Amino acid sequence: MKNSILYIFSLIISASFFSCNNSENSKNGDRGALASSAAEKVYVAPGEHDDFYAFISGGYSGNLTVYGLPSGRMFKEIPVFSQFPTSGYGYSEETKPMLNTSHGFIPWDDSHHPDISQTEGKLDGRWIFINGNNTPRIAKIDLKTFETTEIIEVPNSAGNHSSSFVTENTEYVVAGTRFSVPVPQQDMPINEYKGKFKGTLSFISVAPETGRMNIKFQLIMPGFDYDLSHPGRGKSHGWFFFTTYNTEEANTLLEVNASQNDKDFIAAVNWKKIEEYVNNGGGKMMPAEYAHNVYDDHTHTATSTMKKEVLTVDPTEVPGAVFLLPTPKSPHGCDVDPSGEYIIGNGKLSADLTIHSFTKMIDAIENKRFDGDAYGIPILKFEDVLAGTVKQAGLGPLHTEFDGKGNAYTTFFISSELVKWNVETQEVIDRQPNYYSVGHVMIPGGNSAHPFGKYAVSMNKITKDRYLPTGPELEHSAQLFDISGDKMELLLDFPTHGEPHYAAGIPAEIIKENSQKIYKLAENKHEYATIANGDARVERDGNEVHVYMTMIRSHFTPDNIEGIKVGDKVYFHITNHEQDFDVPHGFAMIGANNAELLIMPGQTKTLTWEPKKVGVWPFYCTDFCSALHQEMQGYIRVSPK
Ligand code: CUK
Ligand code: CUA
Repeated sequence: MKNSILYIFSLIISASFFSCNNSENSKNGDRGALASSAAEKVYVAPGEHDDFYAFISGGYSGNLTVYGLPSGRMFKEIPVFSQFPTSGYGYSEETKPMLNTSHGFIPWDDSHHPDISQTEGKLDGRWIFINGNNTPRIAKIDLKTFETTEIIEVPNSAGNHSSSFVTENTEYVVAGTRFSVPVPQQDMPINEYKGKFKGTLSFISVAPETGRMNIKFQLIMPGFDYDLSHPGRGKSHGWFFFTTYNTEEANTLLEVNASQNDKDFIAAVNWKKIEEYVNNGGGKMMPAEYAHNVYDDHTHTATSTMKKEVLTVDPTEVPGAVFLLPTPKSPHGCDVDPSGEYIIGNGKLSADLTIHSFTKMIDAIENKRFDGDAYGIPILKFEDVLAGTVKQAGLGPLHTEFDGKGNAYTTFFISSELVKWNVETQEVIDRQPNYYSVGHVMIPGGNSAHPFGKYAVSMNKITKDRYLPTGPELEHSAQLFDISGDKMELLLDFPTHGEPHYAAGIPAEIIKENSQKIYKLAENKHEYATIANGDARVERDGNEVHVYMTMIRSHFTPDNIEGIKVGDKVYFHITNHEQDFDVPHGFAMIGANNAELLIMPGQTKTLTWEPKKVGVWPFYCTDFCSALHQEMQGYIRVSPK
């Protein structure tokens, strides 16, 4: 145990040595010439478009940001798990239900891993999924509208980290717990963790047409921490792989406890086998409360349903479904190469990378060469499944992506570098410093059978001197590399928002073709929509007042409202009658708690207002929509009770 502490210290010390070295190097050489060739490669002329979309996780912002590559320009922040003032997401009556959970309304989360839907191992650009880490949830964003359209809570999970990765036909989006917890939750001493706390791996089916999510089954696993996961593909399609740490099942993870075992595991799950088992009536229903929230594009309204039970599967009852592959040094990233043969465990306390072979794994399973089953699950022998090791590749490997040309790119947090190596020969080809302390790397399609190996984006944890100082907090820093040649070439630094963990990239044309420009007013099925202008009106029902309002350049109808009293609850149901691309209107009401709305053409949104003061109060449009934007305004008269 002492040794492991010393080991970590030595890693940290070498880390600072490495980074000093790196910054020195960058100051030498012909920077001017380098800069101008790099500038040309990232330059997107005014009016031109980028080649790729990059969807970058917002980390503790709870959202997802959209960038263009190679320019590094930010196009949009898509609100997912957090309220978002710019669009009113989570504030308007229509979108509040999206943030509903079994713990109540949760307006802020931590989002980690976006993954784009696939068909036959290719990115299809229909949806992007992302996990809410803190209050476990999986969200689906529709890439036609860039709106979050579904969020499903994951019960029996805590720290929903080994999520949200999709199988090669988007049969499932998978969510694994980071923390093991009592399942079902109950009051018990924390130090009785061992053997009693459980981890859950949830397979959430995605309906082929609608994309509707449903927890098909939940695998109840030993009490490890499940860190990351990746699907098998090609020959390993039908399997899913999860890295684990804390296989000691310790209830306190001070370093001495967590790193006792020299090896933890990659758990290999044959989900096809379990799917068959549950389709034949296997598994047990367990009471579990979790929210399922769906946003409808036609009603422009979200509804939240509370589910009551979940189907659980005990892996010991499905022989041949789950195996444990010993993997050194607390593996973090769990990455499968495009062919589906190699499963890479990035042992974060190690200098080496471990590569397992799917073929060898199957061979060992078929010949029943096991090393016991300490947790009731067969454990394979390390040497039996090992394809090879990338030796002394760097310090503190975290994540690996692939370029589709036989190369892998692994990030090293401690030595702060991106290392390119050949998947077959396991030889290091190139290494480039990262400024500073890289977490994930993303190659568009790099987590599919068909990567687009032109650019790699590393997402760095520490920014320091890379940008002008902005007080104690700096945005995180991403770095764009050209990976089309043998050597990686650093092209660009750009700031990212929140703390990006993973990202997903896709060629722009796949998304552009399907992008929806407007919501059709004629198809607006909102309960409180005002489709005909003449229907704009004010209706009272006790002390509730419903204002059916329309907006079009550049006025509101009605724009003078009287008869409101202190103590009333006023609902402004506002329909945007524009039918032109990119002409939203805003609505701001003085003194309203959720003070503003932003409404897209053809859409209806609702703001509530409970006036507390007598007077005549203005409202106005917040989005500069025409030369008469400043005239887009109105008054409400509030009389005493
Ligand atoms: S984690 Cu953040 S750097 Cu959530 Cu994928 Cu490894
Ligand atoms: Cu509508 Cu400004």
